[in-house]
Amino acid sequence: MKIGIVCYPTFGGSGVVATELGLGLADKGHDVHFITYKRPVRLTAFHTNVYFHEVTSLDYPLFEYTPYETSLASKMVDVVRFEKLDLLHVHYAIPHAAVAYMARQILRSQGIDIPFVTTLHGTDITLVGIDQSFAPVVEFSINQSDGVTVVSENLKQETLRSFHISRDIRVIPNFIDFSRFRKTNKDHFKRAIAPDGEKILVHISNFRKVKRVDDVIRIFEIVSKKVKSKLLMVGDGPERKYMEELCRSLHLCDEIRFLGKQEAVEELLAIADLFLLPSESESFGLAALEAMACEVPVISSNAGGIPEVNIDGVTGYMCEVGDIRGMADRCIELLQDDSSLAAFRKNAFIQAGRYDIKQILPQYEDYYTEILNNRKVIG
Ligand code: GMT
Repeated sequence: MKIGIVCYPTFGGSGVVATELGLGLADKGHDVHFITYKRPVRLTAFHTNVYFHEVTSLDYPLFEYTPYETSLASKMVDVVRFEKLDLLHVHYAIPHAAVAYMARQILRSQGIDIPFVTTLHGTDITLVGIDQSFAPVVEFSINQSDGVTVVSENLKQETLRSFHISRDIRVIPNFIDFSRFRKTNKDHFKRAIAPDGEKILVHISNFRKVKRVDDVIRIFEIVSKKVKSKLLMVGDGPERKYMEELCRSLHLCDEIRFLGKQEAVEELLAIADLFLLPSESESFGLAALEAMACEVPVISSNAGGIPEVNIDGVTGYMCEVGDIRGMADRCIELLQDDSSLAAFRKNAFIQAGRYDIKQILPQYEDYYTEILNNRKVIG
């Protein structure tokens, strides 16, 4: 198949999933064309059947806001025509689903019929999508998609609850590539971070409010009073500067390190004892899955789709959103009991196995085939 993938090229979860999916499909022999404004962060090496088409926007003094959607639609039309794509797969509804709809209509007017699949990732529904400034367009473009997938059962229910959806939605969960995410020996690195054998807690996110990063710091404040430990804060975003200020005011700067955006997160997870994810809302929690694949138990909130990934009392613990004390107590409990920690590590790895890319990727391939076949019947 010749597949066009549209996504955000940044460190956000949807861009990571889109890129890993594209690379996985290319490994299976499909031609994959990424169409976006910047090379996706995880698209680093050269692959023979992977292509990158950069969307450039025309700068003109009249435009207070550059009309990126118009440039993206034009690029999609151009790539579909020239590369003879079979299908477009857009990740994150805003604005990609609406732009795909426009591209499809333009192509139809030129006698080319190409279906598009929209994958909803989370905040495009739960946080941003439901805002009145986006909602009518989001609802329309979901209903107009030839196929719609969501990354968790919870997100499916949220979508059905928030919008009038007149079509099927398929749940295809996020996945993990075990050839990259697995526990490796990084003892030298662990000694550098925790020279006195401290336990290591890790949080990885885009430091947006929805992640409740301040809860991470407050949980650690309680934990560090009971267990000699260090906290690694990985990622960057609007909340980071406030979090650094919070650490200073709590006199925790020697115990907490802000590492910024990191490419090789698996190397950091290799030295971690626990992963913290106290999010307000989380459609899936890919970062937690990556941790679990590296045998790191997860202490999280029970928001959104997290319970589909983290099993309470088995692969980690879950508490209500905002229950800082509860999450801190669960951390202390596990960190003080080596045999439980070892069992949870093993369980986390086994649970991550349910999301092996080798099992999830064929679900996308089958779905594409289904969409293309339906189209032939209708046509
Ligand atoms: O806010 C983020 O975490 C980024 C966001 C995105 O769309 O880029 O992530 C969402 O998609 C990820 C991949 O499907 C999911 O694992 C995250 O749970 C989801 N984030 C939220 O729902 C807040």
